[in-house]
Amino acid sequence: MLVRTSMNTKEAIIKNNIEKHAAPIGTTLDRFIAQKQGEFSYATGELSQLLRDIALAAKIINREVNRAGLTGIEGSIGEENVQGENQLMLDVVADTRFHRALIKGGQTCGIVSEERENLTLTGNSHAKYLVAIDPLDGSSNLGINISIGSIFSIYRRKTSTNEVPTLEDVMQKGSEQVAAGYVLYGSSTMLVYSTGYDVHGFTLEPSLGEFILSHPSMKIPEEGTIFSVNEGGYYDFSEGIREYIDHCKKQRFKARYTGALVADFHRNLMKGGIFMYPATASHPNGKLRLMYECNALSFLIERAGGIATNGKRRVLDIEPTDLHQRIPFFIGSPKMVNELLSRA
Ligand code: AHM
Ligand code: MG
Repeated sequence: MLVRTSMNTKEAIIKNNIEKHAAPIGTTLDRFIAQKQGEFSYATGELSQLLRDIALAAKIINREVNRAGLTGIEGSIGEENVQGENQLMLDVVADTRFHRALIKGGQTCGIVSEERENLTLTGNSHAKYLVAIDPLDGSSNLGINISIGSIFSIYRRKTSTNEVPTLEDVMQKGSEQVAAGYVLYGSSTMLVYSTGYDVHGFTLEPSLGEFILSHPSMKIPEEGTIFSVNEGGYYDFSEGIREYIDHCKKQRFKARYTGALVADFHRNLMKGGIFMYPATASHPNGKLRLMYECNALSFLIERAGGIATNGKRRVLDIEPTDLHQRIPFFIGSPKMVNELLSRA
């Protein structure tokens, strides 16, 4: 009797082990993109390839971010970028990785980047798409091992293919984006994107090097209890914004701010909350950039059930006037953003 029990236990362990190790890994990003291709009105496979190129760049940047403390790449290059901001070596590396992946992938005719002054022509004049990127957002968190991210917006060109793309091709309103997303290099690495329908999140399985669908059809809670703002600027904010921050405190809401937009946005998307970067004395038009920070996240939040505004109008309706234009930015759970707007 005793012997039979121990054999049964052994068999059960073996069965359990086999089941565990042969369990389905889930849906990979590549397979998911292929399955969803039909949802896109110009489904020819080019946008799918472009999304795969972005995922490839993200994986390479993830590798560099993960080992940055060992490779000495966290530091500054001692120069400022076009924004007058201190550029880190990894900002440049991430920018290069994105450009290389997009140029070699062949589906992008032009790229706008936080790290470059002008529109970069890729030489792929036959391609239909342009991409606006913040290759490494919140990079000042790098040396202290706190989350950072990448942000991307994809536009369909206005000019005909085989012509040289122009600024008009990329300076489109955010509502014209055909897809947008971000990569969060956090306690795990995630890629979150939408092609205009639902917002889907994928977690990188590091041993496989694959993004696996982990957060299908993400929705932001209608109401939240988190407010994210750099309160150091409180006395520069308008009266309405200050009033709203006071309201959050009176409600005993949680104050959470990492200094990396992607991380703050992702947390609020998951839990419900509001992110604010108002105009300040040092940044009278706000700090965050319309073309490669605000538009992508606004595109996602609307599809997830939230609101994004500059305090006066919907972010996605703003006509860009400059590649590096800044706006005040308020984004998050609809009830919280509406409450802010009632005071702003
Ligand atoms: P960056 O693109 O140069 O990293 O700047 C953008 C970052 C955002 O990620 C973040 O929300 C904001 O700047 C933080 O700014 P501050 O330090 O003024 O609060
Ligand atoms: Mg940024």
